[in-house]
Amino acid sequence: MTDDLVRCFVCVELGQPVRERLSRWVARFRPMAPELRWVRDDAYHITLKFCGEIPYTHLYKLENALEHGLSLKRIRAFPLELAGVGAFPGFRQPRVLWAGIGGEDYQVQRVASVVESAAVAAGIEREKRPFHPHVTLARVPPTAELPVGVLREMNNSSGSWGEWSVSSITLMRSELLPEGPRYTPISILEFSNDLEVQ
Ligand code: 3AM
Repeated sequence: MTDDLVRCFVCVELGQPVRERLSRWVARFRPMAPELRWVRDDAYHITLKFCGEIPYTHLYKLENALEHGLSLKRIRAFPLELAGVGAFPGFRQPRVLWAGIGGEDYQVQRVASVVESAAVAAGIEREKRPFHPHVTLARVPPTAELPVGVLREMNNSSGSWGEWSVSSITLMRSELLPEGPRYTPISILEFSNDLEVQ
């Protein structure tokens, strides 16, 4: 029975001022390319791991494994900058338009690897593709004509939307509704802020 299953993913949520700046910048382009499926700004996030549909009864395993992994690897709050745009698989034939990470991304890579191990420990299939941290801004439907001018302008006018302190990760439920996906936090896993013993 599908109601025993929950579709979920683990993500980093954006700091509110960064989310608002990104949202204001994206709002310039939305009316210029209504054929794209633009993500609502309250749904912006950086996916660390898509878990797919898992039995509800497995959620506690995942939560425990995440908590254990974050503590074992001593994950602490770290600054993250959102900057620049990109496209998957590339701007030539884009399927997904995204905002990226400014500067070094090793801290978020480290958290993603903790999450991947925790998910595998909880029985979730390992991701085979390399992790590329991003915030999905829009999806390009296969039938849409490519808004080349808009893409160029987005590329040319993107900069930094600022930095925030990542101090937790969120286990998010995703429901696929006709009007688009609805994301609801299941749990927020705070990083420990214990001081390191020198
Ligand atoms: O964070 P973004 O928007 O890039 O595309 C889905 C979204 O990614 C992705 O998981 C995030 C939350 O739904 N996703 C959905 N189905 C997926 C799948 N089968 C998937 N990622 C990998 N495999």
